[in-house]
Parts: sequence; structure tokens; C-alpha cells
Amino acid sequence: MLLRENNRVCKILKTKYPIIQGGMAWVANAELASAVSNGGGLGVIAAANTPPEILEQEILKAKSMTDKPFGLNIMLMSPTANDALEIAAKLRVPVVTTGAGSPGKVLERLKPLGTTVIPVVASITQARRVEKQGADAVIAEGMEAGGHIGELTTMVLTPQVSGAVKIPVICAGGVADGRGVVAAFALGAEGVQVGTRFICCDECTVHMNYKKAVLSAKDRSTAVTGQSLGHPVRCLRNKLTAEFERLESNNAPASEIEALGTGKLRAAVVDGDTDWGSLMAGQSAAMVNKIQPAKTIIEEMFAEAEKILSRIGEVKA
Ligand code: TUI
Repeated sequence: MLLRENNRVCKILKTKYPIIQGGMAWVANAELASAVSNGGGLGVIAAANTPPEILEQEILKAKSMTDKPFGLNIMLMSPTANDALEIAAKLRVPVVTTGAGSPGKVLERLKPLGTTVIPVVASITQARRVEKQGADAVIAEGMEAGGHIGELTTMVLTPQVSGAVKIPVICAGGVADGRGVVAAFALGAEGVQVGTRFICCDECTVHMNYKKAVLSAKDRSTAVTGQSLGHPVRCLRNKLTAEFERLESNNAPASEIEALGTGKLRAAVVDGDTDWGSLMAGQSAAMVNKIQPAKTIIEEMFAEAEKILSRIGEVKA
């Protein structure tokens, strides 16, 4: 079965299942990453803006919580991206994913060390460029995803990226169950990246209010803010997104809009502020209806995918 055996993503990641956990800022810590890795996927710690000393501790903590490989996500827009890169090199983190920028420097520094580097891309040009620069695989992330997003949907981005590069493509943005896994593979991907559903796993340490907000999300519960600043971010709708929309439609100065976002992700994750916190989540939040162990989420997704595939295979032309 292509979903598991002879799967290039499983081989590259050294995992049982071809699934990567999204590198969600403030959410993706050692607890979440080790749970996903222990569950048969690739757990990922988000470097985000974490100060270097704390990030190092987090990586060491994850090493103590799993003997399986896990990754580090470097958010390239972050002022601490360089520190994270040096930590990845020093601690020999086996897999590094990147997001929100061009990963040339990361590839140059880490490929000679044997690190597996998998950039998130939001366009075909970026996918072709990172393949030339030596990326091991790419994550094609559609705008259904949570957090910082590009402009193309998963449905059109994934097949185009798959057609444009030879390295394996991992599909992200809107994938939250077995149906999403099958769709991803149908579009040419050989693996999936899942963020939002893992917010609602037992081991994820975000405030319970955040998990409850994801659980109660419906089809139109997310909004994209920050478009006017050139960095669109998808979050669950609340007072914060309404205020963003008010400022953006009034053409408020960029500095004022930027200032509104400061510290808001922490407010959501740590304090559980669902009114004024930034509840980053993808459109798939509507499909997340229960809190489960990370391992169950992974096993359920792939069992469902295999069932769907065998059902589709039975259909006679
Ligand atoms: O990076 C993400 N999602 C994120 S990062 C993040 S942290 C944050 N915190 C506060 C405010 C804003 C963000 C939250 N969510 N996803 C990966 C991703 N990368 N999506 C889109 C891209 C992308 C966009 C442009 C990748 C490359 C790119 O350009 C590359 C180039 O060539 O310039």
C-alpha cells in the first residue's frame, strides 16, 4: 500500500506513517512533538520567536520524551531564525521544516551536515527553487491552513507542485482526516502535514479554551487578517479578528494594525483568551470534533484512508 510501504516520505522521515505535525508557533512544543513522534508520525517543535536558550531546552526535553526522530520548524520571518538554525546544526536535529520565506541559507548550512530539510512552499516557483537548492521534499501548503498563509488553495497547489518537482510532495492545508489523506495522495502528494487537528490532542498543552474554540468551529468560523500588511494570517473569528477587519477596512496605519497583533498568540495559547487572543487555526477546525491522543489521531486517519481506498478500488468502471 502506497500509504505506508515503499512510501518515500516514510523513508525520508524514518517514520511509520507519512505524516508531519505542523510547526505551530507557541503550540508545537516538546510535549506535542514527542507525542506525535511516539504515535508514528514526525513531531515538530516550532522555533517561532523562542529565545535560543529556551529552544535548546525544548529540543533536549523532546529527546528525553521520545527515541523516535522529530523535527524543528524555523519560521524564516522571525528575528530569531538564525539562532534556531545554529541550534538545529549544533544539536543535529534530524529534520528541519521551514516556513514563511526563502530557505536558501537553511539548506546551505544544514544539507552538508546530513539534516533532512523540508521547506513549506506556497507557489510553484518556490517549489522549483528549493528543489534546485537541495531540499529533500516540499510541503505544499494551501490557504485553508491556519496561521501565515499563501494565496493558492490546497486543491490547485498540490497537483501543480507535484507536477513541477521530482522530490516528494507533502500536502498541507485542510487535511484533518482520512478523506484528506486520500485526497492529498490523489493530488500527487506522498504525505500530509496536519496542524489544526493536533491542537486537539490530549498531549497538546494549549489552554483548554483554545481547544474548545477549535472544537466548536464551523465551516465559516475562520477569518484571514493582515492581508493589507502583506502577511495574511488565518485565525478563528473573535473580537480580535473583528478589530483587525475594522482597522484594515478603515485603512489604518500599518503600525497600528501590526501593534494589534502583538502578544496575541500567547494570550490565546497560554491565558486562554478566546476574545482577544489570536486563535490560529485552519479551515479544517470545523472537522475537528474530539480530543484524542496524538497516536489515535494518526492511526484513525490512516485506517480511514485505507478503508476509503479499498472502497474506491471496488468501484467498477
Ligand atoms: O509559516 C507558516 N505559518 C505560520 S508561521 C506563524 S508565526 C506568526 N506569528 C505571528 C504572526 C504571523 C505569523 C504562524 N503560522 N506556514 C508556512 C508557510 N510558508 N505558509 C506560506 C509560506 C510561504 C510564503 C512565502 C513560504 C515561502 C514564501 O516565500 C518564499 C520566497 O521565495 O520569498
